[in-house]
Formats: sequence, structure tokens, C-alpha cells
Amino acid sequence: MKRKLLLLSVTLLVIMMFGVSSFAAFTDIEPNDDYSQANEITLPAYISGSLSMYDKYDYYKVVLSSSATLTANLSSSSSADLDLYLFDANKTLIASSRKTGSSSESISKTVSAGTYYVRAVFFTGSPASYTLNVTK
Ligand SMILES: [Ca+2]
Ligand SMILES: [Ca+2]
Repeated sequence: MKRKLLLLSVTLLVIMMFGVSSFAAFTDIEPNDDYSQANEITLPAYISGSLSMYDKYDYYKVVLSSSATLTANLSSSSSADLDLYLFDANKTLIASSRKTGSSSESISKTVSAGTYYVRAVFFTGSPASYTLNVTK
């Protein structure tokens, strides 16, 4: 009986460790309201964050060592209208997703090596928690 319990604990521990290592979870760190404050993420990144009328911008910085198709998906847990933008190292807008209402936003863009910024924006509505997945 004790042995079974031990086996169960070890199995659970392994599952937990595997779960953590295979899922690069990240929670947004404030302040991250401008390019210079962007949270640097490594891909694939599974981000949890929050936005409101008092915290309208969350910036994330991605550094690519080679060309890739950068994909970002943003979904809100509330009725808030959030939008998604992608900028290059020169802060030039290269892609955006600006649907109305609480629709999920999605960007997919093939880019060369370099630095990129993903910006999640609070457009309107009540304070929102969101998930932002950035992959390549
Ligand atoms: Ca912010
Ligand atoms: Ca939107």
C-alpha cells in the first residue's frame, strides 16, 4: 500500500515536472507599457496577462536568430475588446489584428532574423485577463 502511494507520488511529480518544462508559461511583468519596457520572451511563449483602461499596453520582445513565421494569438477572458500589433526593431507596424468585440486576435507573419515587438492593447470594455501565445 505504501509502495503504491510512493509510486503514485513519483508519477505525479514526473508529470508535474514534464508539464512545467514543456509549457513555457509566462505572466506579464509590469511595467511593460512601451518598447523600452517590453518583457523579453522566448518562443514558444504562453503568456497570461491583464489589461484595463488603466493599463492599456503590454509589450513583449522577441529576438529571432533566423527567419521564421511568427504567430501570435490573443484571447480575452472577458468581454473586453483587445487588439494585437506586431512591430519590427524600428517600431514600424508590420501586422495587426483589430477585430471588434471580444473576438480573439491572430497574427501570422513571415519575418527575417531580428528583434520584434508584440503589443497587446486594451481597446474598450471591462478589465480583462488574457492569454497570448507566441510561436514560430
Ligand atoms: Ca502593461
Ligand atoms: Ca479587438
